[in-house]
Amino acid sequence: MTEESDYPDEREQKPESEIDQQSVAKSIVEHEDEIRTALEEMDAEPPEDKEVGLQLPKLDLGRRQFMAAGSLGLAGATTGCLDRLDGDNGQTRRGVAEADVPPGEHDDYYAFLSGGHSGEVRVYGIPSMRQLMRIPVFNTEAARGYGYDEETREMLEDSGGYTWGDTHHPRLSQTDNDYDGRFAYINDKANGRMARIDLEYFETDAIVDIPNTQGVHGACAQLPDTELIFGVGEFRVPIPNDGRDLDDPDEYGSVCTAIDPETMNVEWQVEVDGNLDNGDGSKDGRWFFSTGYNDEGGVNEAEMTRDDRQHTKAFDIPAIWDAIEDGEYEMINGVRVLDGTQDSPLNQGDRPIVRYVPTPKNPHGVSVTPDNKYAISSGKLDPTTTIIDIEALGEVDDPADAIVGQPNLGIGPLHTAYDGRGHAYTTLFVDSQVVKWDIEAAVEAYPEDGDGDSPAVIEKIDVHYNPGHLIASESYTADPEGDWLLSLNKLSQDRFLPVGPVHPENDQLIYIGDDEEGMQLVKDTPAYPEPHDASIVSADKLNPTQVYDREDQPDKEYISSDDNEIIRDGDEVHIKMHNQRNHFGFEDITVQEGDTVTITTTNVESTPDILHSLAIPNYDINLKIAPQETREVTFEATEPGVHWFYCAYFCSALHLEMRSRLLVEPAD
Ligand code: K7E
Ligand code: CUA
Repeated sequence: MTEESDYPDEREQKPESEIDQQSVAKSIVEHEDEIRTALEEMDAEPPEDKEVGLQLPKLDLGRRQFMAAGSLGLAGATTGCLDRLDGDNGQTRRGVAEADVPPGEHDDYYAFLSGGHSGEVRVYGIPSMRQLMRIPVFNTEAARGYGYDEETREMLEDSGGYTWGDTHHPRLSQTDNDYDGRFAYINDKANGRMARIDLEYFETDAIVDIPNTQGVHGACAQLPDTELIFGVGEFRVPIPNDGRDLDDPDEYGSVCTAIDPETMNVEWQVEVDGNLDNGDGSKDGRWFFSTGYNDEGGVNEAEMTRDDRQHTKAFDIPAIWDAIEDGEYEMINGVRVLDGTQDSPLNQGDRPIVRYVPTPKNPHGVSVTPDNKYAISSGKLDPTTTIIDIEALGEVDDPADAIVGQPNLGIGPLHTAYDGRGHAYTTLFVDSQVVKWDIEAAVEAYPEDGDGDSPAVIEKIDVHYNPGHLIASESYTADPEGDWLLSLNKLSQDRFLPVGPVHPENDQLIYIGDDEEGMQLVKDTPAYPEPHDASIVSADKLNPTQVYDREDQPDKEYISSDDNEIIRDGDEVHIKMHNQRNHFGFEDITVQEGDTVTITTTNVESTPDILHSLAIPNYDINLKIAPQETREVTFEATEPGVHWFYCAYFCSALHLEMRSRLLVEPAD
């Protein structure tokens, strides 16, 4: 499965004119001969060998068919539905030979990937890896009018007025430990925020600026029914961070924040010792786990890597609510803050609000197994992951006694995903590999795990290069599908055509649906900087709307073609106009320099995919208006002159003619 980089060789191509047509024909014949030989060899293998390899229901594809399909690149044509297998809900799933979804066909899954410091979320189809959409969240994006109309401008302004964010962990709402298709939540590490994306419209609909915390990093929903959203502070800062204790790191702190998923209000925060990094929740709603790599409380690299052991913190959610009921909190910047440090009185009784599980070394990722038995925390600077028994954690006196496994996996373990068949998949950042291992085998081997690789290790596959997160289909639910694995690699180096010093990242798709064949690297996908985590959800669990319903926007005035109107009140001008193929409600709009102009405009079309925009030159405005949608913008008419406002979405043959004049008369 190792893929050596062969990029330099591939570049030595001859110009077309020099290619000897005869030698092309010869090499095609040779290639076909090779395939035939390979297929004959496979046919000679005993049939029981094939049976072993095909454990999944309806994956009826023989190795011969797979070889033929893969080699000839005719997956859809030659294997057809032979390659499909059924998901848990009876949906048909593509197998490895159909990873290239043919033109016009749809993917089986949506993948939601964070966009890192681009501030957005991306949507891929799996297994095609086609990028279906980008959802602006903390950034502005003119192609979707995001940050260019009143509503989205206000949302960005009210949450701090920043123009960028750093998204890492997109987590989808669940009901009964399964995706319910309602919302995605995403953190902003840069500016300490959490945002919500409405999955009916694939649009960001709320952002909360979280007080008392910096570097909001790990994020997840309280399961099974998304009662809270958690975000954790990676950077320790004074609380409140108002200039006090500037250079007194002992006074810095880090909090875990709980947010109401409907109102997006901050419910409470718990301060801990050390920092917090990544997080995941138990399936029963009792625990939220977070790693932390700086229990030393250091402020430089040497201090932050001093100790060999930090902690995975387990927040006991019901115990925290009990403490709040008892009034055991302090109001800081309008938020109930509880003391969850190790010496806190709230951690002394028989129901501590935070349990500190010792974990080597500078642990990074933590994730809960689908069966809710274990939380698995990766060592990052230690070759092990630490397996915490979730049930035991609530019973033992010393949290260290809840550790039931610590397999040696390789160098730089970061994140772990699950296939629902008892296997874990962990990224090894330094080794540049994904390791597949058997969770129960690691528990059985503990504590005699030895020095080399744990006996629980099943297989390793090279990835290209240096993986951060990885995610399997529906891995964060109680019932993963177990067919696809996405490895989000930090470096692509030589995997793609060079595009200057900023290289794309490399998102790699790996097939994991065949335990006998093992992990199969299926494709590379260049990614704009830079995805961290992802969530993969079965396509049938989302039901995005194709056209707005008028009722969807109760607080907006729908402007039909009969409602076109210009209302003047002193120097305030309100323009109400519809838009449709191929015109706006007014051919000319005249205002005075200095007027405050509000435009409310409705796309009155009801045909899917016929979007218009309202682009106004010289005014930095571009509204996106989807069918039956109404958008509004307010601006000062500061620029006298003729401004052709036009539609930027290519909507029809007369799209270019879809433009009108904004005439701004100069003030005397
Ligand atoms: Cu490992 Cu922000 Cu989840 Cu990046 S984090 S990789
Ligand atoms: Cu409307 Cu182009």
